[in-house]
Amino acid sequence: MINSSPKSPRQPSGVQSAAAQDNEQVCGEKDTSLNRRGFLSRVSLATMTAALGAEIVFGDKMPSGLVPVALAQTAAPLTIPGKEGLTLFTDRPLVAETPAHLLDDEITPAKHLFIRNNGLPPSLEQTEPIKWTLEISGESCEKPITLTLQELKEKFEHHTLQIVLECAGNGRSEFNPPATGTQWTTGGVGCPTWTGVRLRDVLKHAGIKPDAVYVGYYGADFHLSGDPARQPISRGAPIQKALEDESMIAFAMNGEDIPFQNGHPLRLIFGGWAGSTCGKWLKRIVIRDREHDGEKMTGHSYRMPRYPVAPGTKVPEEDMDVIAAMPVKSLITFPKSGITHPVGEILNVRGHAWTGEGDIREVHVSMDFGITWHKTELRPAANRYAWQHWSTTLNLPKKGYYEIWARALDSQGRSQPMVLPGWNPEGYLNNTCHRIAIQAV
Ligand SMILES: Nc1nc2c(c(=O)[nH]1)N[C@H]1C(S)=C(S)[C@@H](COP(=O)(O)O)O[C@H]1N2
Ligand SMILES: [Mo]
Repeated sequence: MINSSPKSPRQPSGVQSAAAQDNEQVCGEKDTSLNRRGFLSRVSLATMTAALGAEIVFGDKMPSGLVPVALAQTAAPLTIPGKEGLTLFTDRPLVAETPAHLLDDEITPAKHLFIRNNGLPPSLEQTEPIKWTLEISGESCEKPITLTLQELKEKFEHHTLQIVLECAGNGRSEFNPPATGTQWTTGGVGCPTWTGVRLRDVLKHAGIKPDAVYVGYYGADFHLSGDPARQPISRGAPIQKALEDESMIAFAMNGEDIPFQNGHPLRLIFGGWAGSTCGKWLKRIVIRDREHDGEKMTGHSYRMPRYPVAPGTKVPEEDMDVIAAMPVKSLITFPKSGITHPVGEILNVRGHAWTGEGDIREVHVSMDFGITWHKTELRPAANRYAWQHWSTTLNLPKKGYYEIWARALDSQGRSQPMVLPGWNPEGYLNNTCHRIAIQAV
């Protein structure tokens, strides 16, 4: 059946989408088509081999039901000012992720940092640094203050740290039953350097009352409805997190102004916590005497069930807790998934690994569907909450299709699951192993 395919995809660059399309066109029967989750039902190794145009070398070790990543990939590039190569999900609000191979730099360049807007950004004019002010207030603030950007920069010590920014929904597209919301694959993450002042110094300047438990943020962006009374998002973090050395109000990224879509001229950065805590276009910080109750702090937003639930379960709101630190995770950023590689030539493989608390102890890679694992060389982090770089070399024993998988282990003994971690209603915190496709020729 597959052999009747008019164009068996052998050309390296077209492997992914061509293979996936062929599969849908050729396999008329329902039970062999790629469903939206990217899983194939009842497809033989021979069928997959034909679709890939290469033997799956460790095919006998491949878990049944697993679809080769080469068949599941799609690419939809887009132009956003200042950005390059991002994949667009929606333009209103603007949400775009970064393909894994474009995250290869040790420090993520501005052009490759993902964008996650919940509403509409302020106008360019509104974000002029000269006019920008930041208010610190709230019921647990002793003396509410308003600082100009200039005052903020002059009054407080500057710090530069490399810190991972990752959306809690990164990886959501793999959950089944699917969760609504952006169908992130692996690209809702990046790790640039941030320069700014410590949030702690600014909060102390305004005075923290003893009953303070949380800080919340308000940005200058607009709710999608256009209603000025509504916030697109207003989240934050517990006061203990806010007082950490690495929690900062950043005014620069990689030594330059923060890119407009990433929150220029001012944003919050919390190390190891969900990206949603890191308020962009930061106008106001409130010191609260209770858990902040702004937009997307309540209901099911950024919350996980307190106990494991079966996929599809309706979890009552009172059984959901706000997400705290992010899980351990890794990415393969080289080579690019889908490339061909000559047999007999050493294959360099590398990427990053990070965890919400502590550091990464080991990263292993497998090329035989997780049967054997090779320990990689791992470098220390530039500072706490920066990702760590790992690299290794592999020898692909013969021609054919391979998958390379990566798995990190952190200092708390936590590792990445090979299959999807706990299903949850909103599809957060998927830290399953990253997989890439390679064809040895
Ligand atoms: N003001 C404001 N801050 C925000 C958001 C937003 O929509 N508005 N999105 C949040 C979410 S959900 C994430 S994941 C990060 C994304 O940061 P980035 O767009 O710079 O990548 O910003 C957070 N801060
Ligand atoms: Mo997010």
